[in-house]
Amino acid sequence: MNKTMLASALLCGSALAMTGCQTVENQMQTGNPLNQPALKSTIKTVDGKEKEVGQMFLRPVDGGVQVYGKLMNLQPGKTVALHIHETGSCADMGKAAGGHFNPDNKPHSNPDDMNGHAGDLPNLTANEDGVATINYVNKKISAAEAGKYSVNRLAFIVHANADDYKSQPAGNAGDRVACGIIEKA
Ligand SMILES: [Cu+2]
Ligand SMILES: [Zn+2]
Repeated sequence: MNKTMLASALLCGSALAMTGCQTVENQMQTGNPLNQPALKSTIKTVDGKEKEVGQMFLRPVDGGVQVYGKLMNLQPGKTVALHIHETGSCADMGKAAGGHFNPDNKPHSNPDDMNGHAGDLPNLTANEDGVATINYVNKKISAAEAGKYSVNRLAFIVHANADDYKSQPAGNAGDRVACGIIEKA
């Protein structure tokens, strides 16, 4: 039994929720058993206070990049947009991050639409504690250090409102409220 199988057996046999077990099994199937994110981002408010409000991680998996993490300090029940923007700067209240990451010059769309922006992601909805999580496989980006589809050194932007997945160029998601530079984990 190699280390990976042992880790899986331990987790699956523990009192952890079933999802924890399945996650480890999925990781084994994807050939990236160590659960090491390649990239990460600390999300901070852009109101000048730079208060940390979340963490995001990116990990290569079969057919794409798993984007996972959480946002905190949201209004309970609130749904907000999260995107990867094309420039790795959070200056000027997040405006310096530019538009959505769009290496193939596509329109803004639903994140599952292969004909949409590579930086489009699903909306997040806060629970009663104001915490929202994401766990999504983006098939249009790379977690490599560089390259046309790499999101290394780009930026996450959290908006004040939900993305409608159709308005151009950015889903009518409202003001930029938080931002994080994506960097090597
Ligand atoms: Cu955005
Ligand atoms: Zn977009």
